[in-house]
Amino acid sequence: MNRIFSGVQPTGNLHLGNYLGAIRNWVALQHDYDCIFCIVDLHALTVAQRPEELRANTREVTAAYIAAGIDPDRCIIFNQSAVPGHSELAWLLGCITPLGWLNRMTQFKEKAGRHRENAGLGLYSYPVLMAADILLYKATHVPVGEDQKQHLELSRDIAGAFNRQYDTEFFPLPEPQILGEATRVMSLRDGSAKMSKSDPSAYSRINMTDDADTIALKVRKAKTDPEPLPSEAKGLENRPEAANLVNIYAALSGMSKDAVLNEFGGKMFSAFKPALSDLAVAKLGPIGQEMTHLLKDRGLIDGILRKGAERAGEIARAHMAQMHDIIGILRP
Ligand code: AQP
Repeated sequence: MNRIFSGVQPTGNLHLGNYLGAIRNWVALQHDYDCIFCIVDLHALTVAQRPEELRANTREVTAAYIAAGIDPDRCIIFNQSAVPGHSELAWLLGCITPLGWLNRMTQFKEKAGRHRENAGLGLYSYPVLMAADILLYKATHVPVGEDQKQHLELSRDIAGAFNRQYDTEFFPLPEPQILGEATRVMSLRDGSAKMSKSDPSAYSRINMTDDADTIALKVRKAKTDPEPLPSEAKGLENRPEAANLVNIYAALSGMSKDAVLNEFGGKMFSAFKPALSDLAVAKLGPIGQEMTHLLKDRGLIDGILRKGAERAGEIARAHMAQMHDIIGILRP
């Protein structure tokens, strides 16, 4: 069976973008693929984390997966650091990754900003760790949002470099799966910036655990323009904030953008926003409530992660042993 690997960083503030661009799509995939869903805590450490928050956020992402409908008996759910093979393979792959490939990564440039010299090595080599995550399990498909596409292409290049260097076909070249309407949910405050956990403005995102009043407030405060909504998707060009809200409505309702505009075209945002917030509350509310409920039972969450780590570790150890043989690492 084809294998899926994907993950979310436990960096807090899980939001609508993480849900629509990633987690929601995984739920459907679990019936057709052998699925491994990771909480990528080593990746989170590329930015300073408070220990208590990291632990809490790791449990929160786990609860989000389950509350969204991922079945922990069917899929492997675990936190990355619990399987040492991720770090080991990241080193091995780092040894065959040219700096030139990493220098092209736009996410590093965006995140390091003007303080490039002070950025950590981990932030720079983040895509190599991501390649290790995927290749450790020989995953064939990786569902990601548009923003991660470049990293996934690098994973394919690294897999190819390994196969060529050792004259083997050990690694399959993982395929990206960009799924759903909302592959890039934008900030509610700026239609040209991605909705992100690290945006300092809480009003830029709808969190998965926001209650109905908070969702309604954030939608009400969302930036818009003074024009009525157009009657077809073409009319959203050069209107990034309007396009984003219509996109979110389409993704949450399962309608096409044209169908949404067929219903709301010609109406002002004062009419569209309440419909959008009702829809967001209806879709996210039950998931947020289930997350809160699950998070009260720490033993349950930790037990799921422990069992997941055992299952993932078994696959990882077998693949690492095969790689040691291929590379020539002696295990006397
Ligand atoms: N705005 C988004 N729209 C669609 N998909 C998104 N994803 C993230 N933001 C959006 C998808 O969520 C998955 C997990 O992302 P992540 O948390 O591991 O890393 P990220 O992409 O860096 O997420 P953030 O929210 O932007 O976090 P910060 O602010 O910490 O960098 C991925 O599949 C991603 O595509």
